Amino acid sequence: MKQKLLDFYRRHSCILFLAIILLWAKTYISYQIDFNLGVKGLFQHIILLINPVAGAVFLLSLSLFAKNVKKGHKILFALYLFYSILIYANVLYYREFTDFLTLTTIFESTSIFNGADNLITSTFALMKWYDFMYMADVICLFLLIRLRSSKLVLADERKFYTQPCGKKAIIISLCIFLFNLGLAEINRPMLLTKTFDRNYIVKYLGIGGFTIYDSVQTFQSATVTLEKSDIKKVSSYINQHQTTPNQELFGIAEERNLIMIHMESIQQFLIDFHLKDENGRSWEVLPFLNKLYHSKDSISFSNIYAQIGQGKSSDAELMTETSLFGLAKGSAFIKYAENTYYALPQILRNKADYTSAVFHGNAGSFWNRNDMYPGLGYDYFFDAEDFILTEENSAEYGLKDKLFFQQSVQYLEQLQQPFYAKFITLSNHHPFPLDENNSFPPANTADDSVNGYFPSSNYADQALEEFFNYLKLSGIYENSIIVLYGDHYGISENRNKDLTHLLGRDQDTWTELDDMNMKKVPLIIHIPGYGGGHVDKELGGQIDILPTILHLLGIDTKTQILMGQDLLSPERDEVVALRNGDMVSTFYTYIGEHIYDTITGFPIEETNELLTQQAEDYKEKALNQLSISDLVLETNLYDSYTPKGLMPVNRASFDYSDDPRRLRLESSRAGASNTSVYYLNQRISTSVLYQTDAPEYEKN
Ligand code: GP9
Ligand code: MN
Repeated sequence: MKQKLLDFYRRHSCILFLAIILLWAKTYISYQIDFNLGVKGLFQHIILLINPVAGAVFLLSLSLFAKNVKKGHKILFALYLFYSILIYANVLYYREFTDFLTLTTIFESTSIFNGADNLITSTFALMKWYDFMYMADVICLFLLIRLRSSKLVLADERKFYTQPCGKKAIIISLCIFLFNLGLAEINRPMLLTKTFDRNYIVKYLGIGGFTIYDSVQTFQSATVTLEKSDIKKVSSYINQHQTTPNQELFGIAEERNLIMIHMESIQQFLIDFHLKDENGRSWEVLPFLNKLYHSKDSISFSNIYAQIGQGKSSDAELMTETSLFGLAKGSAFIKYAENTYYALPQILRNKADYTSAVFHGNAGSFWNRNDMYPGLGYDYFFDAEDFILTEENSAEYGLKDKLFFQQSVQYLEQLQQPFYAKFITLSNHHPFPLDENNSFPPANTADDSVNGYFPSSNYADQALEEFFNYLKLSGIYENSIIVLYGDHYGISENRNKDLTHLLGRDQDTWTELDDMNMKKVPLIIHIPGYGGGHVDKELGGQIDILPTILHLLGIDTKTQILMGQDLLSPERDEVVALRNGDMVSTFYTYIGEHIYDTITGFPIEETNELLTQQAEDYKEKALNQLSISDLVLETNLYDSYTPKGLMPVNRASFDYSDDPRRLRLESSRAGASNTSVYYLNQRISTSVLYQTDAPEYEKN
């Protein structure tokens, strides 16, 4: 029997077949254990099962064109290795970002990761014990090829390694692909033309199919010229979505300094959350932020979604500075850094004579910030070069928050008032390593990064409190409006299930709607002395932050191209578009192909045509909002349109190479009209007022 099987194998196949089957099996296993593709029903399961085949046959069959068998085997192995690395890289990326690697992310990775000294640690943190499986087959194949005498490598392999045979194999792979695409189109019409969500492409066409689709898209969408019809589309969108500001609140923070705090990885679920330790003791994760959230001087929001895409932090920044969405893939900070923008620093400069500065304790090149910020109109960018970074005072991505704020105030006090200062915190970043100086207990789950998230967020909270104490002591506080927002998740979607018991929930009843809820981030607008504070349940997203702040500062937004709407306006649309095309509205939530009743959380049956149609209409609105935003970026629309009352940014006037010196120079130039905190404090530095308990501070 064994001999018969072996003879059959030798007659009909070669190592190529074995490689195809191995790759097929590996891809399929990875779908089952590492990706959550939302496969529903037998038909989709069949598509999922066959979708790795076309890619594997196509890629590996290229080896048949080799001049001889020996070379063919080498090429086969190289292609197999390449595909295996591609799968594993996607597995690691998916574990953290719940998304697939695009060519753009790969190309942009130098800008993204430049500055992350410990990127290797972050990557290790994503690995799991069973990952050896992703390379075990590669080793087997290598050994089989080396031991050519093995019976698994075909004896009369010469029949295979010929051009006609190669061509045949390619044609077969294309036929399989067309068959696969046909099935996909039956199940999801217009898959390739109307899809924002990469999960879908992988679900229907496999990782190989997705990689080809993505490459074609990347090279297609290089430049788009602005057409008249584009201008019409955008202006009709703007006309329809204009909201009148809330008259009672418009201008209540006029002429105040604006301090914006980008809170790395702080999610809404942390607000008022207590972690129980092993002894049953309850630990409040964000005691300071909770007080601020519930303060009578804060307008706080409990239903704000992080609408970021692959550009993560940079997308959150783009939305708050310009009210435009990040891109469907990659980061606009990288792809469209040279575009013309009318962003918050420029609007405030033009409309109310503000000075602007952004502070971040990481390399300026991370997310291409040093190229993007001149376009946004920032006067100053204090990055890692302007701070003292040591091994002790730095975390994975740069200066720890307490030291960051402490070292920033020497620059803050020198800024001419009114100023707009943005602080981008960073120590609360995945993989949330434990800090021996922090006594806050880690959670006790199977995932180290989930465990570390709580002490790490608590540290961020302590740092914020220290900074606020300084603001109060220095007198900056009373004359400022302070806006704090969470930039995106800290616990990625794949890890939500590890959290369930901490949230008092059961893994079995956790749904994709719960995952959607976890995308909420806090937004706190703190206006000292305001007194009318409350927690606002308004449904919104980061895209809405800019018009909300501008109206509070008494600045009109009528002529600008803003995708968001003032969260305090009574006339809002209440549709939140997620970057992958999912949507949340007051009554309906659209996740992938599933529609839920937002209020009850129950699914809406496809058979209920009336409700389905209403949900579709909202979804259409969300998709339209995303595509208008894309159009503005792709056509560089602001290059041809200057909003009334604003002037184009003069990029050349910003040179961030020696900000501290430039700051001193500007200050001395101001003479008696100097409005800086330092100058008004009789030129005595307020830095000493910054109190920190950071043990690393002593060592400076
Ligand atoms: C790095 C920081 C983190 O400078 O902003 O970026 P993220 O990984 O959160 O996008
Ligand atoms: Mn971030």
